[in-house]
Amino acid sequence: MKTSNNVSTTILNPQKLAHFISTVHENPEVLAQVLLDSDIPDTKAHTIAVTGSTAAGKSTLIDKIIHELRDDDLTVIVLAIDPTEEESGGALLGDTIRMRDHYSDKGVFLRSFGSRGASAAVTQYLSQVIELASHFADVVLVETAGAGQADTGVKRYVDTFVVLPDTRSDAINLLKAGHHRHADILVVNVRAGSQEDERFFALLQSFAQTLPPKDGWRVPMFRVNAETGEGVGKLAREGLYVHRDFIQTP
Ligand SMILES: Nc1nc2c(ncn2[C@@H]2O[C@H](COP(=O)(O)OP(=O)(O)O)[C@@H](O)[C@H]2O)c(=O)[nH]1
Ligand SMILES: [Mg+2]
Repeated sequence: MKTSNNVSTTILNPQKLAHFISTVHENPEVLAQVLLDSDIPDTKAHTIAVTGSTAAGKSTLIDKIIHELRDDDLTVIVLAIDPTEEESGGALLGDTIRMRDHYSDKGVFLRSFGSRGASAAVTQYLSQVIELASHFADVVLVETAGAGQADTGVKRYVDTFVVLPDTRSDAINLLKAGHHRHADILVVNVRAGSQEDERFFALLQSFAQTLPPKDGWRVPMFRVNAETGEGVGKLAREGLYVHRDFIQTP
Protein backbone atom coordinates (compact mmCIF):
# COMPACT_ATOMS: atom_id res chain seq x y z
CA MET A 1 0.00 0.00 0.00
CA LYS A 2 2.98 2.26 0.29
CA THR A 3 3.24 4.58 -2.62
CA SER A 4 6.61 6.25 -2.15
CA ASN A 5 9.67 6.25 0.04
CA ASN A 6 9.25 9.62 1.63
CA VAL A 7 6.67 11.02 3.99
CA SER A 8 5.07 13.28 1.42
CA THR A 9 2.35 10.74 0.64
CA THR A 10 -1.12 12.17 0.95
CA ILE A 11 -4.43 10.76 2.02
CA LEU A 12 -6.29 9.73 -1.03
CA ASN A 13 -8.90 12.27 -1.95
CA PRO A 14 -9.73 13.77 1.46
CA GLN A 15 -12.53 15.94 0.08
CA LYS A 16 -14.26 12.90 -1.28
CA LEU A 17 -13.73 11.00 1.95
CA ALA A 18 -15.19 13.86 4.00
CA HIS A 19 -18.14 14.03 1.67
CA PHE A 20 -18.74 10.28 1.85
CA ILE A 21 -18.46 10.27 5.64
CA SER A 22 -21.20 12.90 5.84
CA THR A 23 -23.32 10.97 3.37
CA VAL A 24 -22.97 7.71 5.26
CA HIS A 25 -23.50 9.50 8.53
CA GLU A 26 -26.86 10.73 7.34
CA ASN A 27 -27.88 7.51 5.72
CA PRO A 28 -25.90 4.33 6.52
CA GLU A 29 -27.75 2.39 3.83
CA VAL A 30 -25.93 4.22 1.07
CA LEU A 31 -22.54 2.75 1.93
CA ALA A 32 -22.71 -0.09 -0.58
CA GLN A 33 -23.62 2.39 -3.28
CA VAL A 34 -20.87 4.80 -2.26
CA LEU A 35 -18.28 2.02 -2.42
CA LEU A 36 -19.17 1.37 -6.03
CA ASP A 37 -17.66 4.74 -6.90
CA SER A 38 -15.02 3.93 -9.45
CA ASP A 39 -12.51 6.30 -7.84
CA ILE A 40 -12.37 4.24 -4.66
CA PRO A 41 -9.55 1.74 -4.79
CA ASP A 42 -10.16 -1.73 -3.45
CA THR A 43 -7.06 -1.60 -1.25
CA LYS A 44 -7.78 -1.96 2.44
CA ALA A 45 -6.15 -0.25 5.38
CA HIS A 46 -4.95 -1.92 8.54
CA THR A 47 -7.75 -0.95 10.93
CA ILE A 48 -6.93 -0.49 14.60
CA ALA A 49 -9.16 0.46 17.52
CA VAL A 50 -7.77 1.98 20.70
CA THR A 51 -10.08 1.68 23.65
CA GLY A 52 -9.91 2.29 27.38
CA SER A 53 -11.54 4.41 30.01
CA THR A 54 -11.76 8.19 29.87
CA ALA A 55 -8.43 9.91 30.53
CA ALA A 56 -6.49 6.66 30.10
CA GLY A 57 -4.40 8.56 27.56
CA LYS A 58 -5.91 7.21 24.33
CA SER A 59 -5.83 10.47 22.37
CA THR A 60 -2.35 11.30 23.62
CA LEU A 61 -1.16 7.83 22.62
CA ILE A 62 -2.78 8.00 19.19
CA ASP A 63 -0.98 11.28 18.56
CA LYS A 64 2.32 9.48 19.18
CA ILE A 65 1.31 6.46 17.12
CA ILE A 66 0.60 8.79 14.19
CA HIS A 67 4.20 10.06 14.43
CA GLU A 68 5.51 6.51 14.18
CA LEU A 69 3.27 5.58 11.26
CA ARG A 70 4.24 8.73 9.38
CA ASP A 71 7.92 8.00 9.99
CA ASP A 72 7.22 4.74 8.19
CA ASP A 73 5.54 6.57 5.35
CA LEU A 74 2.06 5.28 6.08
CA THR A 75 -0.99 7.47 5.60
CA VAL A 76 -3.36 7.62 8.56
CA ILE A 77 -7.03 8.28 9.17
CA VAL A 78 -8.16 8.83 12.75
CA LEU A 79 -11.82 8.41 13.65
CA ALA A 80 -12.30 9.59 17.21
CA ILE A 81 -15.54 8.97 19.04
CA ASP A 82 -15.75 11.72 21.57
CA PRO A 83 -18.26 11.24 24.37
CA THR A 84 -17.90 14.77 25.63
CA GLU A 85 -18.76 16.56 22.44
CA GLU A 86 -22.03 16.93 20.69
CA GLU A 87 -22.14 17.03 16.97
CA SER A 88 -21.57 20.58 15.80
CA GLY A 89 -21.65 20.67 12.06
CA GLY A 90 -18.57 18.54 11.62
CA ALA A 91 -16.41 21.13 13.36
CA LEU A 92 -15.55 19.02 16.37
CA LEU A 93 -12.12 19.20 17.91
CA GLY A 94 -12.49 17.07 21.00
CA ASP A 95 -10.03 14.20 21.00
CA THR A 96 -8.21 15.43 17.93
CA ILE A 97 -7.01 18.53 19.78
CA ARG A 98 -4.33 16.19 21.18
CA MET A 99 -3.34 15.39 17.61
CA ARG A 100 -2.95 18.97 16.44
CA ASP A 101 0.68 18.42 15.41
CA HIS A 102 -0.79 16.62 12.45
CA TYR A 103 -3.41 19.13 11.34
CA SER A 104 -1.33 20.34 8.44
CA ASP A 105 0.00 16.94 7.38
CA LYS A 106 -1.67 15.89 4.16
CA GLY A 107 -0.94 12.28 5.00
CA VAL A 108 -3.22 12.44 8.02
CA PHE A 109 -7.00 12.82 8.14
CA LEU A 110 -8.60 13.45 11.55
CA ARG A 111 -12.27 13.28 12.27
CA SER A 112 -14.12 13.49 15.58
CA PHE A 113 -17.64 12.26 16.11
CA GLY A 114 -20.00 12.86 18.99
CA SER A 115 -21.20 9.61 20.48
CA ARG A 116 -24.75 10.98 20.51
CA GLY A 117 -25.38 9.64 23.96
CA ALA A 118 -25.30 6.03 22.79
CA SER A 119 -24.79 3.69 25.72
CA ALA A 120 -22.22 1.67 23.86
CA ALA A 121 -19.14 3.53 22.81
CA VAL A 122 -19.77 2.46 19.28
CA THR A 123 -21.93 4.72 17.24
CA GLN A 124 -24.43 3.33 14.82
CA TYR A 125 -22.59 4.34 11.76
CA LEU A 126 -19.10 3.59 12.97
CA SER A 127 -18.74 0.29 11.14
CA GLN A 128 -19.70 1.93 7.87
CA VAL A 129 -17.34 4.83 8.38
CA ILE A 130 -14.47 2.46 9.20
CA GLU A 131 -15.19 0.41 6.11
CA LEU A 132 -15.31 3.53 4.00
CA ALA A 133 -12.16 5.04 5.46
CA SER A 134 -10.26 1.79 4.99
CA HIS A 135 -10.13 2.49 1.25
CA PHE A 136 -8.49 5.89 1.66
CA ALA A 137 -5.32 5.34 3.70
CA ASP A 138 -2.83 2.73 4.87
CA VAL A 139 -3.98 2.76 8.48
CA VAL A 140 -7.29 3.66 10.12
CA LEU A 141 -7.12 4.34 13.86
CA VAL A 142 -10.36 4.43 15.81
CA GLU A 143 -10.52 5.94 19.26
CA THR A 144 -13.58 4.77 21.13
CA ALA A 145 -15.41 6.62 23.82
CA GLY A 146 -14.11 4.45 26.60
CA ALA A 147 -17.54 3.63 27.88
CA GLY A 148 -16.36 0.91 30.20
CA GLN A 149 -15.27 -2.64 30.43
CA ALA A 150 -18.14 -4.11 28.50
CA ASP A 151 -17.28 -2.02 25.49
CA THR A 152 -15.96 -4.52 23.05
CA GLY A 153 -18.41 -3.69 20.28
CA VAL A 154 -15.85 -2.02 18.05
CA LYS A 155 -13.65 -5.11 18.00
CA ARG A 156 -15.62 -6.76 15.29
CA TYR A 157 -15.10 -3.83 12.94
CA VAL A 158 -11.31 -3.70 13.13
CA ASP A 159 -8.28 -5.89 12.54
CA THR A 160 -6.43 -5.01 15.72
CA PHE A 161 -8.03 -4.24 19.07
CA VAL A 162 -5.75 -2.28 21.40
CA VAL A 163 -6.79 -1.87 25.01
CA LEU A 164 -5.41 0.58 27.56
CA PRO A 165 -6.68 -0.84 30.82
CA ASP A 166 -7.48 1.56 33.61
CA THR A 167 -4.39 1.72 35.81
CA ARG A 168 -6.69 2.18 38.80
CA SER A 169 -7.99 -1.36 38.29
CA ASP A 170 -7.11 -3.98 40.84
CA ALA A 171 -6.77 -7.72 40.49
CA ILE A 172 -10.51 -8.21 40.87
CA ASN A 173 -11.21 -5.92 37.95
CA LEU A 174 -8.68 -7.80 35.90
CA LEU A 175 -10.28 -11.12 36.58
CA LYS A 176 -13.72 -9.89 35.68
CA ALA A 177 -14.66 -10.27 32.08
CA GLY A 178 -13.78 -6.92 30.59
CA HIS A 179 -12.55 -5.38 27.43
CA HIS A 180 -8.93 -6.13 28.26
CA ARG A 181 -9.76 -9.81 27.90
CA HIS A 182 -10.63 -9.20 24.27
CA ALA A 183 -7.48 -7.26 23.50
CA ASP A 184 -5.12 -8.24 20.71
CA ILE A 185 -2.58 -5.88 22.26
CA LEU A 186 -2.45 -4.50 25.79
CA VAL A 187 -0.87 -1.13 26.44
CA VAL A 188 -0.14 0.34 29.84
CA ASN A 189 0.34 4.06 29.97
CA VAL A 190 2.77 4.55 32.84
CA ARG A 191 2.84 8.22 33.74
CA ALA A 192 6.23 9.44 34.88
CA GLY A 193 6.54 9.17 38.63
CA SER A 194 3.23 7.38 39.21
CA GLN A 195 3.61 4.56 41.72
CA GLU A 196 0.04 3.54 41.03
CA ASP A 197 0.78 3.08 37.32
CA GLU A 198 3.97 1.14 38.12
CA ARG A 199 2.06 -1.17 40.42
CA PHE A 200 -0.60 -1.72 37.82
CA PHE A 201 1.99 -2.46 35.16
CA ALA A 202 3.49 -5.21 37.32
CA LEU A 203 0.04 -6.61 38.04
CA LEU A 204 -0.92 -6.67 34.40
CA GLN A 205 2.33 -8.29 33.43
CA SER A 206 1.47 -11.31 35.53
CA PHE A 207 -2.12 -11.23 34.30
CA ALA A 208 -1.04 -11.14 30.65
CA GLN A 209 0.97 -14.30 31.13
CA THR A 210 -2.18 -16.15 32.16
CA LEU A 211 -4.05 -15.26 28.99
CA PRO A 212 -4.20 -18.24 26.66
CA PRO A 213 -3.16 -17.61 23.06
CA LYS A 214 -6.11 -16.85 20.80
CA ASP A 215 -5.92 -18.66 17.47
CA GLY A 216 -2.16 -18.75 17.82
CA TRP A 217 -1.81 -15.13 18.90
CA ARG A 218 -0.25 -14.48 22.29
CA VAL A 219 -1.42 -11.07 23.50
CA PRO A 220 1.62 -8.86 23.97
CA MET A 221 1.81 -6.08 26.49
CA PHE A 222 3.59 -2.79 25.93
CA ARG A 223 4.63 -0.16 28.38
CA VAL A 224 4.46 3.37 27.08
CA ASN A 225 4.52 6.91 28.30
CA ALA A 226 1.90 8.53 26.09
CA GLU A 227 3.02 12.01 27.04
CA THR A 228 6.64 11.59 25.95
CA GLY A 229 6.08 8.89 23.36
CA GLU A 230 8.49 6.55 25.07
CA GLY A 231 7.77 2.95 24.08
CA VAL A 232 5.42 3.91 21.25
CA GLY A 233 7.89 3.04 18.47
CA LYS A 234 8.17 -0.43 19.92
CA LEU A 235 4.39 -0.69 20.23
CA ALA A 236 4.03 0.18 16.54
CA ARG A 237 6.75 -2.06 15.15
CA GLU A 238 6.63 -5.01 17.53
CA GLY A 239 2.91 -4.82 18.25
CA LEU A 240 0.72 -3.21 15.60
CA TYR A 241 2.71 -4.26 12.52
CA VAL A 242 3.33 -7.74 13.85
CA HIS A 243 -0.37 -8.24 14.49
CA ARG A 244 -1.20 -6.92 11.03
CA ASP A 245 1.21 -9.43 9.49
CA PHE A 246 -0.15 -12.17 11.72
CA ILE A 247 -3.73 -11.73 10.61
CA GLN A 248 -2.72 -11.40 6.98
CA THR A 249 -0.91 -14.72 7.06
CA PRO A 250 -3.27 -17.30 5.60
N1 LIG B 1 1.67 13.11 32.78
C1 LIG B 1 1.02 12.43 31.87
N2 LIG B 1 -0.18 12.84 31.47
C2 LIG B 1 -0.83 12.14 30.54
C3 LIG B 1 -0.28 10.97 29.95
N3 LIG B 1 -1.18 10.48 29.05
C4 LIG B 1 -2.23 11.32 29.08
N4 LIG B 1 -2.03 12.32 29.95
C5 LIG B 1 -2.94 13.41 30.25
O1 LIG B 1 -4.16 12.86 30.72
C6 LIG B 1 -5.26 13.56 30.19
C7 LIG B 1 -6.16 12.64 29.39
O2 LIG B 1 -5.46 12.19 28.26
P1 LIG B 1 -6.21 11.81 26.91
O3 LIG B 1 -5.19 11.36 25.94
O4 LIG B 1 -7.14 12.88 26.48
O5 LIG B 1 -7.08 10.57 27.42
P2 LIG B 1 -8.30 9.83 26.71
O6 LIG B 1 -9.55 10.32 27.37
O7 LIG B 1 -8.08 8.37 27.01
O8 LIG B 1 -8.24 10.12 25.26
C8 LIG B 1 -4.68 14.68 29.35
O9 LIG B 1 -4.63 15.86 30.12
C9 LIG B 1 -3.29 14.20 29.01
O10 LIG B 1 -2.40 15.27 28.77
C10 LIG B 1 1.02 10.55 30.38
O11 LIG B 1 1.58 9.56 29.92
N5 LIG B 1 1.62 11.32 31.34
MG1 LIG C 1 -9.62 10.93 23.95
